[in-house]
Parts: sequence; C-alpha cells; structure tokens
Amino acid sequence: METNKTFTMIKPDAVANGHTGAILDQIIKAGFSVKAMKLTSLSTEKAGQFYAIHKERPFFNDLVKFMTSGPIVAAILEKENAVEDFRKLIGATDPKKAEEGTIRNKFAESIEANAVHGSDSDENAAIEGSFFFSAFERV
Ligand code: DGI
Repeated sequence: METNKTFTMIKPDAVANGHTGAILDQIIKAGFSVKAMKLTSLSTEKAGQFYAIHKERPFFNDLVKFMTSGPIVAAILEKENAVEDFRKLIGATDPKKAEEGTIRNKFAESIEANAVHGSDSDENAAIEGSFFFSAFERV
C-alpha cells in the first residue's frame, strides 16, 4: 500500500501539561514517521484561518482563544493509510467518547482542550501541512 501524509498539532493543553514527549512516542510507536515538525504558536488571525470551517459554530471564539493560549507542536506525519489510522490513534473529538488507550483518552482534558489535532481527509492534510510548513521545512 502506498504511504500518505497527515497533519497534526499537539494543542496548547497537552504542551503545557508536559505531554509532548509521551504523545510523540505513541505516534512514532504506531508507525508514523515525522516529515516536518516545529514548536510554534498561533495568532488569533492564524487560528481563525485554520478553523475557518467552524466560523459559524457557537464554540468558535472559545476555540480560537484556546488555540492561541500557548505553544503548540505542528507536524507532518507519513504512514500507509495515514489520515484514517491517525484519527483512530487519537480517538473521538470528545475525550469522554474516545476509546481506551487513544491519545485523547489518555491526555485530553475536555472536548475543547482535546490534546491533539488530526486531519480529516487527504485534501485537508495537504492544505494544513502547507499552512504551517514551507518546502524547505520538510524532509
Ligand atoms: O476533527 P476534530 O478535532 O476531532 O473535531 P472537529 O473538526 O469537529 O472540531 C475541531 C475542534 O473544535 C475540536 O478538536 C475541538 C473543537 N470543538 C468541536 N466540537 C466542539 C468543540 N469545542 C467545544 N467547546 N464544543 C464542541 O461541541
């Protein structure tokens, strides 16, 4: 099977709580290889752009506030069936519904502060990866 890519962020809650290393360890042990990675932070404008699809949702302002509340780790990951397998690895959006052993089950605090992002399609993985990384920042 051909490999493909997904995009992830370790969100401000998980970085602030010291879970970055454990989350990256779980991702790598699940067979993903890191093609690009950086510690950075989102401005209000950038967070709003990244989550533009949720602009009309009641939680949008809170989500932007949360995503700008501290540093994040952004990464492009590669694996066979990357997008689907990564969504399985992180678990449901709401950690109360996330399966035992998934990253959100282990590390998320709430539906908003839910530890990690994972792209939901190959198309969005490419868009999101390019939002954070130039060609020179990828291996
Ligand atoms: O792809 P996901 O991150 O699993 O979920 P999504 O694309 O539906 O939503 C993006 C983020 O928005 C999610 O990770 C956390 C936040 N969010 C989604 N639904 C709710 C929410 N935040 C709050 N407070 N309430 C929600 O119902």
